[in-house]
Amino acid sequence: MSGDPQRAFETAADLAAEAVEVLRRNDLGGWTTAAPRLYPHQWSWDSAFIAIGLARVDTRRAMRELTTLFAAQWATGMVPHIVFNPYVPPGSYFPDADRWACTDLAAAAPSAPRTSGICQPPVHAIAARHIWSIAQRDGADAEGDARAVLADLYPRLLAWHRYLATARDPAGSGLVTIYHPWESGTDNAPRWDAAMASVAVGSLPPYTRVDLQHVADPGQRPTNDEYDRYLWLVEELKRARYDDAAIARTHPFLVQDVLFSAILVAANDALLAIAETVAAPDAEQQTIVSWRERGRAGLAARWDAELGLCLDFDLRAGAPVRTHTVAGFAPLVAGGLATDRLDALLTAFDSPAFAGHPALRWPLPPSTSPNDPGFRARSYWRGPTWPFLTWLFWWALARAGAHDRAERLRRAALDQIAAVGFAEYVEPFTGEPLGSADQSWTAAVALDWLAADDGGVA
Ligand code: 9WN
Repeated sequence: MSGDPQRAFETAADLAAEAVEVLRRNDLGGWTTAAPRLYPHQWSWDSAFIAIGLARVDTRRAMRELTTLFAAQWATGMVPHIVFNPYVPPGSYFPDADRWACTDLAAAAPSAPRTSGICQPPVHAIAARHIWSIAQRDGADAEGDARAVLADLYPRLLAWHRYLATARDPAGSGLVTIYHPWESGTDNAPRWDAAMASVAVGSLPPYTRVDLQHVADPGQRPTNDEYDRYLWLVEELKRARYDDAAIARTHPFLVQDVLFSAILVAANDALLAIAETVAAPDAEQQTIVSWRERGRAGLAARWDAELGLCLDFDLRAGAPVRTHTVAGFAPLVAGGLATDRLDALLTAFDSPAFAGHPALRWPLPPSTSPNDPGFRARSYWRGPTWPFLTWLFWWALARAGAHDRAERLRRAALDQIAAVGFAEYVEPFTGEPLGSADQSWTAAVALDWLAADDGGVA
């Protein structure tokens, strides 16, 4: 980290201490709020990234983040995208547990804790393996405790991945179908614009947005029209009683999400290592290998040679989604690439369309390419950089053996956080922090980056 008068943190030690403090403040006892005001519940993929950072502080607490989340797993194997905190006052976040009504409508939902009825990308096995590898270096006690938790977590992770490989991919394409942009985690990226525009919004029960109370400028959040559509999809899911077979027949938004699918491939790789550690039966290990290989083939089939990116596929429209977003680098996350495809992806990643854009404040990939017609520099998922997503690409680059490239990304990412603090997302040209402050996963990835001072991945 170099000298800059406007830095929030002067030294790496200051940055690490404050990251630990953010996670401590957001720790509600065995689980961590995604952010103190805007997101007062436990979010699925946030918790996985949080666990990755917590592993650098306390591997037992890191595992607990995952086991708390998996305590809310549905009977189908689905890990819900939100586990609601029963202790926050009504009106703290919308849509709340009452609006989702999962306990009343879905036979597979747990009665407690209450959850949302959709999921998010499966980073959890990646987090579990990461914690395990750190625990192994922390001495016999930490290793023994981590091994015991892994043995308990493994069947839950397997059920989660099985759900994604079957209910979310009935055709065996290797790609995961999402029912809602919230499932992608990249909520209002231009990736979803066309599919969302085709959703006919019916008569919605009234609602009040809470999110806008927690950001300085509503332009940083999705629009009211987007919210109506999000809420309408929730009503459609309720009408199908959250039943996957019914949803596949009737739901107006069914898109094969390449980034979600690539994370599942990488997570299957991690799950395979966990399966070996807990001495899972050979047949299960072979099943995991088959999911991983099917996922890689599915992603290869969605490669668009003209754009040099991997594209989502809209099942309702029967067409690929031709947008320029970081999701296009999904095969990098999935790994196992031939050299020419890896080179093509690295070239596109560093090109002026993404991390090589000359006007960027830091050479970090914007969520949407500035060349895409849907790009908006300050708007949620339409352009800002998201530190946790930078971490995912850093991790993928290191796994692909692109160590120098990974190290440059890590340094730029730490410079960004040192300058702006633990913002949810960052305007890519000016470096203005946007969204929530003290976002847990931003603090978590900062801790992991600081610990990986040789660019290495745990
Ligand atoms: C809806 C918690 C979550 C992240 C998502 C991010 C945002 C929620 C929202 O916040 O989504 O799930 O209310 O906007 O898009 O990736 O998990 O940090």
